[in-house]
Amino acid sequence: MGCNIQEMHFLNYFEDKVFKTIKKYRMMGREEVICVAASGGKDSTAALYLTKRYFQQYNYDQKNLFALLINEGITLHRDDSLRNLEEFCKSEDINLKIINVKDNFKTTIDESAEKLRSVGRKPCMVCGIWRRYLLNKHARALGATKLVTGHNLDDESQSIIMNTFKANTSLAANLGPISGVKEHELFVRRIKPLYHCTNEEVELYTKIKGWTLDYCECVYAEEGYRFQIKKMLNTFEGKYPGTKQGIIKSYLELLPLLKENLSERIQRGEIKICKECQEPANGDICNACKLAKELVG
Ligand code: Q46
Ligand code: ZN
Repeated sequence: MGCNIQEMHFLNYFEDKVFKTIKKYRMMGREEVICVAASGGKDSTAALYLTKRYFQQYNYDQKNLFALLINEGITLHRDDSLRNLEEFCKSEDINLKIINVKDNFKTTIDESAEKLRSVGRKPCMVCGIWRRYLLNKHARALGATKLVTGHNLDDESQSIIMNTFKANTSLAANLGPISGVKEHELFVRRIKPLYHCTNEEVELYTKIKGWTLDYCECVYAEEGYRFQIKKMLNTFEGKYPGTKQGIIKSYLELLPLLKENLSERIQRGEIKICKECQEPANGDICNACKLAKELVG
């Protein structure tokens, strides 16, 4: 990787910002086992790479770091990114574990897309629920104490607005640089080292690094609710620069109150165990199992 002095400055600025974020929110400690949710895309690859660099810088045991990919069964999107990720993990000497949606829910996103559309559901909604579910379940089974995700400032500002528009206040408490309120035996807390990095910054970082990555959007992305929010926020940001930063800033000011509320709900025992899969649920059956039943019976 040969880069000029400006690029060198940018790489240092970016890495410094990510390391400061990890430290500021005490995202990871020496004895922890860290799982990185990887997809072969730019954000999760940057998060994976910088988590490894952080381990090296502070002499953490590299054996306590691994990557986990959930293969949703989206042929056009996943095949190249999977190959890229395998290569990347090999060159960085990082253990990679792959979990297939099909093995867990007897179908894939590709296979169920038509059926979903016919009942007015979007592939992204199901994909998001299944992916979150499998990441938590398998990261925990593999002994992880934290789960790194590649969410950047743009993703987070979209999620905040999505939850606000849909009045999902209980979900809102789980956003932020570190999810949840404290250790919980069923949940692996998610951490976001790229929390303060914009989408453009992550893209520039990965391009300077020269990694082979899939920069294309998933074929279903444009159907999702997030896509509309993303377009709207990009338009706003173009007209009123600082909009996304403003969303993050006001959300972070509210976050302690949201966490307090979440912690009361946990104490009241509102988190139950799914009767089908024994994973955490809001009711008797978790959303992941409900969707699988609907789609494959
Ligand atoms: S993979 Fe899944 Fe995304 Fe594709 S179907 Fe939607 S949620 S867009 S990040
Ligand atoms: Zn379940």
